Amino acid sequence: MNFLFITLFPEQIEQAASHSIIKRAVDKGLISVSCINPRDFTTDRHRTVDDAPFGGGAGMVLKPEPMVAAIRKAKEQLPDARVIAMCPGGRTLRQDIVEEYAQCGQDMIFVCGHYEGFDERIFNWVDEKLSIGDYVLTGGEMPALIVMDAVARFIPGVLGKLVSAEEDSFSTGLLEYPQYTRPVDFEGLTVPEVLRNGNHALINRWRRKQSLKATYLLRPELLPHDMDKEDRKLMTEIKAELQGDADG
Ligand code: 4FN
Repeated sequence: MNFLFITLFPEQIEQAASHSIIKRAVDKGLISVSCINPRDFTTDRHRTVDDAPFGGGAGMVLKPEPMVAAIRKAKEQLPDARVIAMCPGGRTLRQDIVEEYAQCGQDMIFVCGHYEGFDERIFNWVDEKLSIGDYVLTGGEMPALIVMDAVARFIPGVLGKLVSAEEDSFSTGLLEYPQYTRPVDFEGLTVPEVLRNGNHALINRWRRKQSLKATYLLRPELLPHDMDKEDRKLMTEIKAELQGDADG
C-alpha cells in the first residue's frame, strides 16, 4: 500500500517512517511512504503558503492554490488513492475504521494542516475528513502518521511471522490481559502461578477473564453487547469477586 503525505514538513514524516516496523515494511517494499510539499507549488518569490483569514481574526489560513496543486500532483502519482484531510471535524479514528482502510487496500493520500487550518474550498478535492481525537494540535502530520501506523500493521508481512494483526491480543476489542516475563520474582512481586504451570486451557481462561475484568473496570464502553455463554460466566465471576473485595 502507498501512503502519500501532503505536508509543509516532510522531514517530520520521513523521520517517523525511518524506524522500527514501518522502516522494515518500506525496506521490504510492502508499503511506500512519500511526501508532496505544497510550498513547491507556490509561484511567488516568498513561496507563500498561508494568508490572513477573510473576516479578520488571529492566525493564518493555508491558501487553496498550493494545497490543491499538491493534491492534484498526488492524485497523478496515486490515481486510485483515497484523499483524506486530517482535521478535528472528521470522523474519529477507531480500530474498526482502521480495519476498513486495511481491508479495501486503497492507497492513502493524507492532507495535513498547519496554522489555523485549510481554506474551506480545498475540501472539494478531498474524499473524507478524519480525526484521531478531540484535543488541540499544531498540525495534522502526527495524526496522519498514526493512521498509517495503524493501517500498515494489517498488511501481510509488516508484522513478524509470529504475530498477525488480526490474531494479536488487541483484535479481541478488549483491553489486554496482564503480561509477565522473567524474573518470576521482581522485588517481591511475583508472576501469577497459573501462567507458570503450563496448563494452556487454564491460562487462556485466566487471560480472557483478566481482559474482561480490565475492560469492565477501565473501559466498560468497549465491552461487547452480545457475549457468549463462557464470557457471561466469567463476567459473573468477576462481579462476584469485586463485590467480595468491596465487602472486605
Ligand atoms: N488540528 C479542536 C477544535 C478546534 C481546533 C482544533 C485543532 C492543526 C491546522 C487543525 C487536531 C486534533 C485531531 C487532525 C481542535 C487533527 C487535529 C486531529 C488538527 C493545525 C488546523 C489543527 C475541539 C478537537 C479540541 C489545529 C477540538 N486529527 N486545530 O486542533 O489538525 O487529525
